[in-house]
Amino acid sequence: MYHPLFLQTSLLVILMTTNILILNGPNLNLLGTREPEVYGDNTLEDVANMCLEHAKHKGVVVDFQQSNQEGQLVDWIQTARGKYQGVIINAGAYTHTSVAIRDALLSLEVPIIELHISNVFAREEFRHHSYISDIATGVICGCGVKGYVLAMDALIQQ
Ligand code: CA2
Repeated sequence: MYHPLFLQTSLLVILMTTNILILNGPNLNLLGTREPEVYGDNTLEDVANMCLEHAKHKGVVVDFQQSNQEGQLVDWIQTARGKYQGVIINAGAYTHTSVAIRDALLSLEVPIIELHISNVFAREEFRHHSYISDIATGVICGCGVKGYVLAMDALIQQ
């Protein structure tokens, strides 16, 4: 039998935990295999480990996901309601095309950081438009995969 104070403290710790969802869109699973001059040479697994390591250091919990399917990303965003205190999204090419991802993000009431590894503004014109930027709390781009850690810190500080 647990002491009531132990149960109360455990519940408080659970309630106070900061949970961050990190979503990655199409083709980001190819990170580190091609175009190192644009995206660097870290794999997505390296990036996930870097985020998990940083989360441990900062005392937060991170869920790191990637999908090539727009609907899967929408499902993850929908189920994030009430579970996470912040969302980091690198929607990949869906950034520039997806009203569905924008609409799903609009249903969240927590800070959202839009993230890009490359500087999309120094690239093709079609990458300059984002369906996410104007509804995001912040945007990080062009900082390489370090941007994931910067985005985590931005959320943790809020
Ligand atoms: O810079 C970013 O993080 C992007 O979100 C990456 C997307 C691109 O469509 C966006 O405009 C900017 C593409 C991800 C593809 O990643 C690859 C990585 C290595 C090799 C091939 C693709």
